[in-house]
Amino acid sequence: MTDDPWRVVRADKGALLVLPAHGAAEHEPVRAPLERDGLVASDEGRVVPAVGDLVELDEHGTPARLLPRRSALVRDSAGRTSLTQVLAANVDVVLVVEHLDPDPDLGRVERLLTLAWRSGAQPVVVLTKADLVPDPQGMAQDVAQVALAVDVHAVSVPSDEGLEPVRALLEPGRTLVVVGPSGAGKSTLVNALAGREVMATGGRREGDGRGRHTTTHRELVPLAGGAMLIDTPGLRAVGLVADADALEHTFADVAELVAACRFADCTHVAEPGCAVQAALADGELSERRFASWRKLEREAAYQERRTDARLAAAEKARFKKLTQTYHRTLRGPGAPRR
Ligand SMILES: Nc1nc2c(ncn2[C@@H]2O[C@H](COP(=O)(O)OP(=O)(O)OP(=O)(O)O)[C@@H](O)[C@H]2O)c(=O)[nH]1
Ligand SMILES: [Mg+2]
Ligand SMILES: [Zn+2]
Repeated sequence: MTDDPWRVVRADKGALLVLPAHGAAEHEPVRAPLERDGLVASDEGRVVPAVGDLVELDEHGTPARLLPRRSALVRDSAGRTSLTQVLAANVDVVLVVEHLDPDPDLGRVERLLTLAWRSGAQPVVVLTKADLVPDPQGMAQDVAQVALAVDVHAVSVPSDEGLEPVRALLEPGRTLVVVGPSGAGKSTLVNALAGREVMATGGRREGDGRGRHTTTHRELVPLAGGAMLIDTPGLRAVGLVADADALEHTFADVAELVAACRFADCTHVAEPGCAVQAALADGELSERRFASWRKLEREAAYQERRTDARLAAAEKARFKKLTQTYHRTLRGPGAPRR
């Protein structure tokens, strides 16, 4: 077995599916069984491997080492063992996929953009189902207003409209991941970009416009041109986001206003010299966007506190262990344990 790294195509409980990191498109995926705990050694200790990770295999074909991640799309996990769950690793571009029909949900776009900014990859918004609405470009402009410094493309897969700028992102060696709600057309987009049916696509439940969760696992698809695409199941809003730095990217306009408030600890409710309230009053900032920012900001603060609390607990446990070892050493090797 060579030391060349392998790319994780799919991460299941007991095993990974991997491809050679170089020349993946010409290779069949190989099954690499995981050790009992399902974890792989890394610079940060033993971690749960994710789609897009680069791993080295040992002589038995078992993933023995996980290479440092250059970016990671993470969501906050409610799990007790880790704070975050990695949805995709080593990605360059995050395609935030949202449908034009039913109407795009601007709050969701803002939330997914924050998730994307946090990953370290470049976000791009793709608005699907342009063929189902009369004015897709006008709608794209509305979405662009909330997607600062981000390209927004309206596309239609059936009529192959608007896909060229998205195809242009598929440079050799690049990895893109699609995220968005179920039924938005992520797998349909992946198939269109791959030029073949790699992922199953689903119908839409009549009436409510909500998806059916057709895709049930995250999967990396190597493209003939040398780019890689990761398809993901529809994301529910809960547990997504939030991180103060990423929020400053998504809401750069609000951040600028906040910086202009007279008081550094302004709560933007009724303080004199509040630039946020002034912008709301003259319509420069919409109530919707302000509320969206508020909500994500509160979540970010909550998650930060939770992280701090958990880190503090871990530190306390570590200290307890250290002092126990210390006392044991003091008592000497033959001393009975208490
Ligand atoms: N008219 C039209 N329909 C589309 C377009 N893109 C996707 N669809 C349809 O939307 C439905 C859902 O598409 P999927 O690609 O399965 O959606 P998904 O985002 O992968 O959904 P999950 O796997 O459940 O997360 C399917 O019936 C697609 O045919 C489009 O550009 N135009
Ligand atoms: Mg899908
Ligand atoms: Zn203020």
